[in-house]
Amino acid sequence: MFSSKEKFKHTFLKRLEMLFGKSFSESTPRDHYQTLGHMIREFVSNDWITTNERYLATKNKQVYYLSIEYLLGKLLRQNLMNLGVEGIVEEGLGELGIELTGLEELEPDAGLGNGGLGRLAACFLDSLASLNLPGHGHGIRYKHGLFEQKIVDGYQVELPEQWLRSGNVWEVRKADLAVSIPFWGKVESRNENGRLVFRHLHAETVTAVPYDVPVAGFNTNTVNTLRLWNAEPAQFPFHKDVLKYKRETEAISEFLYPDDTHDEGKILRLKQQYFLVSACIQSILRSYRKQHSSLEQLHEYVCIHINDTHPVLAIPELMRILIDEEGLDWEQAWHITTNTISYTNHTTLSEALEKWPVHIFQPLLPRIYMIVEEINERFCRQLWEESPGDWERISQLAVIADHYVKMAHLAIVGSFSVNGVARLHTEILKEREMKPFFHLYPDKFNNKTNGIAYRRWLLKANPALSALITEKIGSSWTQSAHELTQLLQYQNDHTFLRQLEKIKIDNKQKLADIIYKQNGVAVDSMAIFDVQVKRLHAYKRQLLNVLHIMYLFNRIKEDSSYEMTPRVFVFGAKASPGYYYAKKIIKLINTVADKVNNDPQVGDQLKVIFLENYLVSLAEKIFPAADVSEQISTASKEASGTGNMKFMINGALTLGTLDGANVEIHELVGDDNIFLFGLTAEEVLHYYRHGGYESVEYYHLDQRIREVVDQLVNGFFPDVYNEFEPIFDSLLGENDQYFVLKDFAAYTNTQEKVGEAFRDTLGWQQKSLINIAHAGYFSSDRTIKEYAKDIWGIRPLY
Ligand code: B1N
Repeated sequence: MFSSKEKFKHTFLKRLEMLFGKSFSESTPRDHYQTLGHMIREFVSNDWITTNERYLATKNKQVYYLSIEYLLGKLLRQNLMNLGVEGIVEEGLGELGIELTGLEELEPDAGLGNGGLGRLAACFLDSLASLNLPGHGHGIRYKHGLFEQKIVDGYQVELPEQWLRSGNVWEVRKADLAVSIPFWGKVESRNENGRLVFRHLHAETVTAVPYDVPVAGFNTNTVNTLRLWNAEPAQFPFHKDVLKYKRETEAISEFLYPDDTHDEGKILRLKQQYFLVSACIQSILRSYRKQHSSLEQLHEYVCIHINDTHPVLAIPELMRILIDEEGLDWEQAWHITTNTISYTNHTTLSEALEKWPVHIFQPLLPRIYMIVEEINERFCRQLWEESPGDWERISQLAVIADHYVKMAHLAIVGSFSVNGVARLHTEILKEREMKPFFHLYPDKFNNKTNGIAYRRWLLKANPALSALITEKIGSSWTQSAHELTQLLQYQNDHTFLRQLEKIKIDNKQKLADIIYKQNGVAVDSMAIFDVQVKRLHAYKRQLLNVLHIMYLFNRIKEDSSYEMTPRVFVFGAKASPGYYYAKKIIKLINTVADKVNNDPQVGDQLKVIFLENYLVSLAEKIFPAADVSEQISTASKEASGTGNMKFMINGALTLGTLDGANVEIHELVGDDNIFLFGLTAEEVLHYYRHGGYESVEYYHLDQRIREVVDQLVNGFFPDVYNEFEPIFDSLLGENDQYFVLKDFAAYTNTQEKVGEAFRDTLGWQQKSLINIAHAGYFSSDRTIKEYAKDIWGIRPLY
């Protein structure tokens, strides 16, 4: 049906009639979107079935990626592109008077994630399929994804997200593959022929129904599966209060928890975690049993990867099945489990390290808790045998301590691989945060620097730049990102650099149009577009960016001879609804924006834009339009960052600290093509350990700092007199935990250099080109190849 334009049009019209029972002239754009979606799904179904049959037949090792989040964004254009039918569809629709871009607008973002961690999972799925690797995702089919953000009077307001309102064309419900998940109840143990046997009684069971989404690789026949689980009441709930039971059951897959590295510890979250893990392990074992008579070799054919600790209950759940259902003994089960599970750590922030109070955990998951206790006891015994009497070490490393289950400890003890997400992050894990574990298990620890699905973030998001690249170096870069280094041969080609510049300005104009439409502010596409888009968190230091803007404003107002390179500061950020401080920062950005944008003296020199509801589809419009990529976290705090890579591949220059993957960006592009400033991770960690930083000193010593910090509370923003006191206090009263004032001068100086460098337009484009050329390293294809080879032991299957 996609082999020619004519065939496509014919099938499209027929299918439209069949699906909606109306003629083309009566049909709506939504009907067109649905029709096209159905056609694509039908088109992939052949390859989908073949891929699954191949996996079944070959008995090769497979990986299952377990993640509580998948930030997929829109799938229509991505699917058309990967299947190689984008051109035919776009032209065919065009002849029917339908614009493909119009249909894309109708597709809601699948926003089943908070930020980098969820987007990484989505990028990994794309790479697995594109590399013909047998790898599938398992997640939760949240009815409401990440909340929709509205800005009202400068404040963030959250609305429930509604991506399923008109159904989801990409999914297939597989009711026949539903499984039961038990919660609550009691565990009974009996002695049967000299062996303890456990039974979970009086449990409240929930049905998990899978919805499968095909994941088609780029330019290949491999179609993998993302299986999203929906929570539903069991068919015959023998229950007193059926309505209450129904409500509580459905609540499990109702909402995505809106926290990102800022944990909440609610019982529903633990329920979600076990729900996902239990459903997915049951489903993995069901298909495994089709090929194998026992589970004893499971680890040779299956790898289960847990994306952070959220799915860590996979460890005790697998133990439970091996022991209680398969009848294996503890040692055998432990051998299989610890050779099947691998784990990625995504953060060292203490507030994000999950721990669950025993009084919540034990009653909800009684059998799982028993197994965790046993894991803990055996582990503590091992520690004792290694250094008898060292109670401090035991209580530091234990899986259960002070009435909490520590999920990261469980993950490390129960897996065969522990990886960080950028080189610096892995070093910090090994040498500081997880040091005692690293000494216990040196071979488990390894690094896998994050990557991005560059076909989405460059090929799809920036078609003009992609076309120019292909014109110069051919199209093989779309399969192997490393080829982008060929662009280096044009770094002194002025015509090429001018072409790059023109594309950037066009992209900036498109973003300027969006800004005008959404915020009513006109911005000049010749100004520097300086962008910070990411979740709002104190450690990411959006505050440093705003304070610098306030300083620029003051400077313009105080010194009429001051001339700066015109700059548009763009922000996009959601704050976790319960994160009071982060919400204050949003209000501050919007308050500063109001003041700056309406000041006639400032004019076009300075504009500040807060784009509401930052999400994947908006991100795709922002990255191609950025000149400067703000990556200014307090060094040591950002595990990797992946936005930094998306900016880089679209030619933005990084302005950043030596944190996360910025360190590796710096190594690739060299000193001249990045703007670095501020404390290093080593210095920050030294201050945390030994003290020696007094933020008040910086306040007193630097007049620029004093002025902007005072302005937070001295009536400079007249309508919001007390609003920013908590920010003022965080900087002075609480000694500025994130070193905003300490790094202020360095940031300001570096920003000045950015302004100067931008005036040399060719010089700037050359730097931009060097960034694009080296960004191939950050393809998630590279990352996934490393996982496949070093951790999972899987290979491509055609
Ligand atoms: O994971 C990304 C990294 O690039 C970022 O640096 C890192 O901050 C991010 C609890 C998290 N770490 N931890 C989370 C998300 C949700 C949640 O409920 C923690 N996200 C990250 C990809 O490696």
